[in-house]
Order: sequence, then structure tokens, then C-alpha cells
Amino acid sequence: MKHLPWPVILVALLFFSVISVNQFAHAQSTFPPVTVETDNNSISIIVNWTPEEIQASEDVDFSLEFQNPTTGQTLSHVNYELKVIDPSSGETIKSIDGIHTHSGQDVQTVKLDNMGDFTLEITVIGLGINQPFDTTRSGTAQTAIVVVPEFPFALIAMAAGIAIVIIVVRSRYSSLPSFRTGRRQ
Ligand SMILES: [Cu+2]
Repeated sequence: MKHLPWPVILVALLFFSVISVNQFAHAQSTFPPVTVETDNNSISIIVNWTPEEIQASEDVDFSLEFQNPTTGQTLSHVNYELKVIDPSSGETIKSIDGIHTHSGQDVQTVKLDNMGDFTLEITVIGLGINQPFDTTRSGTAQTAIVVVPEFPFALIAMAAGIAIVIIVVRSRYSSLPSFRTGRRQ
């Protein structure tokens, strides 16, 4: 064949566009676990999440561990807030206030409705069981998170490409008896 048939070119284009979009998303993603420090370096927080790829409209579990950055010891009785912020508008899209973790290890489940780049913000209000809290370690820490579309885009694009090839190949060779037999069944 002298020239590539157009369905092959189309699939190749689809394939490479999907690959490049995926790599772009990959480059933008932060992979858990990440260790972040509060703005005044008073606490380091190990942030992990499952699933690793956060999907829109699906639960994601953020696990947090609050540590003394000097000793690495887990801090107890941590009072904190968790926020998800849209960095483009500065708008808080999810907020959980007044959380207390006795052990310094906690899991918070969040569902994010939209895909995109977001900021997970953890604010330590203070340490202690009763008010007033010890605020010597208060501070805010942030990490970037990426929410991907609920449906696997790449798979849909690939399936569409393959379907086009099958349709074109079948219509070209529609005179083949096997095709006719196939349609009659
Ligand atoms: Cu406690």
C-alpha cells in the first residue's frame, strides 16, 4: 500500500493525543505520600491518599500523620481543619472544621465533584484536649492535588479508535461472505 489509510492515521493521532494528555496529567500530579511542613515549620504532616489517582465524584481517603519535625515523634491531641481550595479562584470547595485526632494519625474522606488542580490545605489550630489549645505549633500546610475525570478518557478514546477501524475495514470488505454471514445471524 502506497499511502496509509485514513483510519490508521486517525487512530495514530488519537493514540498520540491520549499519550500526551496522560503525560501532561502525570507531570502535574503529586504522588502520595507527601510530607509537608506548616508555614512556621512547627509540624510536619505526612499526607497520603487512596486512590492515588483522585477521581471526580469518587471518595478519596486522605490519611494524615502529624509529627514533631525535629524528633519525628507523632504528636497527640491535634486540633485541625482540612480544606480543598481551587487555586484559580481562591474558593474553598470542601472544608472540614473542628477535627481532633488523639493519636496524631487520622483519615478524612472527601468527595470532590470537579476535575482539575486543587490545593489541599491543613491548618493546625493547636494541640490539647481542652481550650485554650497550645498554639505554639499552630500553622498551615498545603499540597497540590489533581482530580481526574470520573471516566477513563484514554480508554474511551482508544475504544472509539478501534471501533472506527473495525467499521471501516468491515465496510471495505463487505463483499466477504464471512461478513454477510455475520450480519444475518
Ligand atoms: Cu485527644
